[in-house]
Amino acid sequence: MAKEKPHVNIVFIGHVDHGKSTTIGRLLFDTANIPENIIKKFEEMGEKGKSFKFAWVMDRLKEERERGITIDVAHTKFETPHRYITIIDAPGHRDFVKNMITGASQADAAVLVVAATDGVMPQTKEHAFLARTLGINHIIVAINKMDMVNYDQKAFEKVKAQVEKLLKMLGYKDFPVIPISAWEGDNVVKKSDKMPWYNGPTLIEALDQIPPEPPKPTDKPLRIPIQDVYSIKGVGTVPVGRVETGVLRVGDVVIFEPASTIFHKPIQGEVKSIEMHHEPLQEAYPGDNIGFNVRGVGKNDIKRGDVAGHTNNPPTVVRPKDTFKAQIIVLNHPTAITVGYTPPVLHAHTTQVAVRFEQLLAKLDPRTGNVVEENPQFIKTGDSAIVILRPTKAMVIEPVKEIPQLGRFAIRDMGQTVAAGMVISIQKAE
Ligand SMILES: Nc1nc2c(ncn2[C@@H]2O[C@H](COP(=O)(O)OP(=O)(O)OP(=O)(O)O)[C@@H](O)[C@H]2O)c(=O)[nH]1
Ligand SMILES: [Mg+2]
Repeated sequence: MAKEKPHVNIVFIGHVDHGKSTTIGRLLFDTANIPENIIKKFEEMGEKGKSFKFAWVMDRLKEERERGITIDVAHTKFETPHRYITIIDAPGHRDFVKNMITGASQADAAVLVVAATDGVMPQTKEHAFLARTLGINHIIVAINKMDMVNYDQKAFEKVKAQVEKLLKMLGYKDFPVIPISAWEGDNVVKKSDKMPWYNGPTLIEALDQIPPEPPKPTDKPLRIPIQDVYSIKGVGTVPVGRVETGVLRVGDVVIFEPASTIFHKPIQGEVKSIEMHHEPLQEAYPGDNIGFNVRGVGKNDIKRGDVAGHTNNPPTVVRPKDTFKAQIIVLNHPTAITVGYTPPVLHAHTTQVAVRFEQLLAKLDPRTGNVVEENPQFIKTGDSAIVILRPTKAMVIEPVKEIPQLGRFAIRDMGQTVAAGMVISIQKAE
């Protein structure tokens, strides 16, 4: 496998039906990563199959195919001349934003797909906001379905302006905006001859130019948030996740938290094997999506949301008797947040835990960070604040200064993202 090429994880995000899965299917098809007979087979599977022949490359669940939407994240690998890429397809439907968060938490870069027919829609905004919150610094915009607007430059410019406004507000700079038709294959892999007015990169060229990641946080403590746990014949229990920080080597002793706290005994053992995309590795680095087997750790000992770390520097656990201080921005709340607001669900790395607002310490000016009010009675949409939160269950979270990858979170309630934030410090009860 091309270990010499930089490895990047790219999540495809955007509003439901704007063509994320179709774009990925088209990318794989036009690079001969998907044989023609598979697409043909989908076409012959009735009306849905015809319309979703490219999307079904990624949408493999029965319910996804029946409903014509993506529900859970799916991964695929892919190579460009200069990059080794893991593509993560996220669902756009508002009911599955929590799965989108899991996908985005594993990504270094995002492709924001916006249909030219629709423009910026609610989950275009929500996904872009979450991508920013989860620390995705590089973004590529694909304005899709250009075939449905007759490849018209004016239609493209209109949507481009909407997206630019949104992304600039979130602090993104210098992102390509590419007019594509995933369905017809324009500007995905092949340069389109229907849009002579466009002379920027194709989508695959833009993917190939994603800046190599900043120096890898290999000097930080090891943290691997677990995404899934499998039981594999002949191997045993295989937790799967992305190495966020540190280095994992075969032979290391690792511990899982908060599993160890919850079971009141160390859930730990020696790493027997590591693999990535079905190939064995001796060591894994930040950005690697791996499966690994740990001696003595069973399938029921651990689950999604646990974090693996070395026993000499284990993941930080916050229990219901502890609290943490955080800075948040309220994105969307119908009324106002007051002390006692509970139980909105906090999403961080791969975990989800209900939290209670214990104290509102200060309201800040979102532009300068200066305190504008001490101990406010309430905070509302648009406000930035310093708050104290208490989890209802033990969870792993880290101060953003120490491990940024595990210090950012989103808070969701009533089917929408209420706030996003970062952990300043943790207060242990004893
Ligand atoms: N005409 C046209 N149709 C497209 C294009 N891209 C996608 N579609 C159609 O739009 C519908 C939705 O496509 P998907 O790829 O499933 O959209 P998605 O963004 O993955 O949707 P979710 O994952 O459910 O959020 C399908 O019927 C596609 O065939 C395009 O470029 N042109
Ligand atoms: Mg999809």
